[in-house]
Amino acid sequence: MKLSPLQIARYQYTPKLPSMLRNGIGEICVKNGSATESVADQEKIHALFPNTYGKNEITFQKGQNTSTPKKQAVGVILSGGQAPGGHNVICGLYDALKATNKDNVLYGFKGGPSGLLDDDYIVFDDAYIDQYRNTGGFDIIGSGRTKLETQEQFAIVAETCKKHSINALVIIGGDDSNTNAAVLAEYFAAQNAGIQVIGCPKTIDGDLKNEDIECSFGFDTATKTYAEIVGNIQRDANSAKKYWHFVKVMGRSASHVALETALQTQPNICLIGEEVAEKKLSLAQLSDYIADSVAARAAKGWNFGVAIIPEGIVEFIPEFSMLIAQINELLAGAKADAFNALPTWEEKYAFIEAGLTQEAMAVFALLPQAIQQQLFLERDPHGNVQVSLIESEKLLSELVKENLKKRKVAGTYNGKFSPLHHFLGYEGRCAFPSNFDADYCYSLGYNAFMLIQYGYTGYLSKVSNLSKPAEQWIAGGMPITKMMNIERRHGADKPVIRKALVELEGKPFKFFEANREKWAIDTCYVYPGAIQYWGPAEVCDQTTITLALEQN
Ligand code: FBP
Repeated sequence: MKLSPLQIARYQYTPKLPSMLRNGIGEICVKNGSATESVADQEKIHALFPNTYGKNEITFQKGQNTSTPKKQAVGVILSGGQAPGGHNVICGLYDALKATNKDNVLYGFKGGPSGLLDDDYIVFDDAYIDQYRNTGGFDIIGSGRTKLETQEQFAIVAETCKKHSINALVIIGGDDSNTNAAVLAEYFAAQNAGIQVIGCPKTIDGDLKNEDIECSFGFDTATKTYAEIVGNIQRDANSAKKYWHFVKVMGRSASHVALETALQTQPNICLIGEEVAEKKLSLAQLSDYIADSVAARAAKGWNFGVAIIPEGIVEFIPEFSMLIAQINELLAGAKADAFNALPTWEEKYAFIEAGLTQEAMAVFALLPQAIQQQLFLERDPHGNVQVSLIESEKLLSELVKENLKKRKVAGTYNGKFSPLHHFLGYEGRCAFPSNFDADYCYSLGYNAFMLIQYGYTGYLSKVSNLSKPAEQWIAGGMPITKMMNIERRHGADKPVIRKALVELEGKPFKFFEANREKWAIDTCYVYPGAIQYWGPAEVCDQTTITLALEQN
C-alpha cells in the first residue's frame, strides 16, 4: 500500500490521554460514584435489567491498581456508519490490554456485529495495529449494520466467545448498538456467562449525547470536514457571485451536524429540523423564508448565497410526513405491484391522485416531478419510502425558484437565481481524525480496557470535561441503563438509549438564532479551512463550537 506523507506523519502522533490514565497501568485505581437510575421509566428498566441496573458511576484516578491480575481475551466490533477515530479506539484498547499483560489477546470481529455471529475475526498484533494508528475509516476490521438483539443471536455470540475463551466484548457504536450492548450484558450476566460488555459512543450524527456523553466520537472531525467544504463553497460563491448553493449535510434525523457546520461557517441559511417540527412549518413557509433571503441579497446586488439543509429535514415538515405516511399506506403489500405494473407516469399519477386525501394530494402536487417520482422509486425492506434518499436540497431550491417567479411577477424581486446542489456525508465519515477525535477515541479505548480489567459490565466508556485540554479530561464509566427509557419501536415498548435531537433552548441553537437574521442578508461567511494537525493549540485542538457553547 502506498502511504501519503500525511499518513506516515500521523503514525508518529501520540494521542493525549486524560491525566489519570497517564501514569502507567499500575497507577490507575477506581473512585466509586453514586448509584444510578435510568433517566425515565425506572421500574420498567430495572425489571428488564435486574442484574446490571442501578450500578455506580465510576471514575478512574491516580493510585495503586487494585484489579485482579488475570489473562484477558477481549473481542471488539465496530457497528454502524463510519466515524473518524474508530481505529484509535481499537488502538487505545489494544495498548492498555498489552500494557497490562503482554499475553492478553484482542480479537477483532469483522464486518460489524455479524462477525461475532459468523465467528469471522482476526487477532491483532503490533504490526497490524500500527498500520491504523491515527487514521480515519473503519477498514481495520470493517463495520456493519446487523443488529444484535435476539436471544438466538446472543446464544451464538456466547458460543463464539466461549470458543476463544473471550471474557469481554467492546461494542463501538451509536445509540442502537449501545442499547443492544446493554441488553447483551444483561443476558450474559443472567446466564453467568463470565463475559463482560463495554460500549463506546460513536456517530458523526452527534445524536448520542446526554448528561454523561458530552459528544459521540467522529462528530468533531466530520463537522470540521463539512465546514471546510462549505467554507470553500462560500468563498467560491463570494468570488463568482452568481450561484446559490444548496448543501445537504448528513446526520440522519437530528440537525446537530447542520447546526455545527453553520456555527463554523455562518452561511445565509441553515434549516434546523427540530425547529421546523416545533413551529410546524410548511413547505411554503420554508420556501418563503429562503426566498426572503435570496430577494434581500439580490436587492443588494448579491445573487449568490449558501443554504445548509439537514439530511432529515423532510421528516420534520408535518405536511410532508403526512404525505409519506399516506404513500406508505397507498403502496402497502400487493398494492405496490399494481402500481409498479402501470406503464406510464401519467397512469401512476392518476393512481396516486385516486389514493391520497385531498390534503396530501395538495402537498404532492406542489413537488417538482423529479421529487414526486423519487418518492416511488427506492423503498426500504418494509416497502416504505426511504426519506433519507429524497433530494431535499433540490426540492427546496425548486420551490424557491417557483416562489421567486411569483415575486418577479409581483415586482418585489428582480434578481437572478441559479442554484447548485451538494450532498456532504461520506466525505467526512472517514477523514483523518482531528487531534480531538484522535485523543478522545484513544482515551475511550484505553478507558474501556480499564473498565474490563476492573470487572465492569453493561458500562459505557465515558470520557468527559471535553472542552478542556485532554489532561483535564475525566475518564470513567457509566452504566448504560442510566441512559435508557422506554420508547415505542415497531409497535412494541422497548428499552432504548434516548436519541438527542437539537435542543431549541440549548446554547448552540440560541447562538445561531441570535445571529441568523444578519447572516441571511449580509455576507458574514467564515472560512474554517482544512483540519490542522500540527501548530498552535488554538488552531489544532479546538473542540466543536457546539461543545464549547454547551460547556461555556
Ligand atoms: P450511524 O448512525 O450508524 O453512526 O450512521 C451515521 C450515518 O452517517 C448517517 O448520518 C447517515 O444517514 C447514515 O449513516 C448513512 O448510512 P449508510 O452508511 O448505510 O449509507
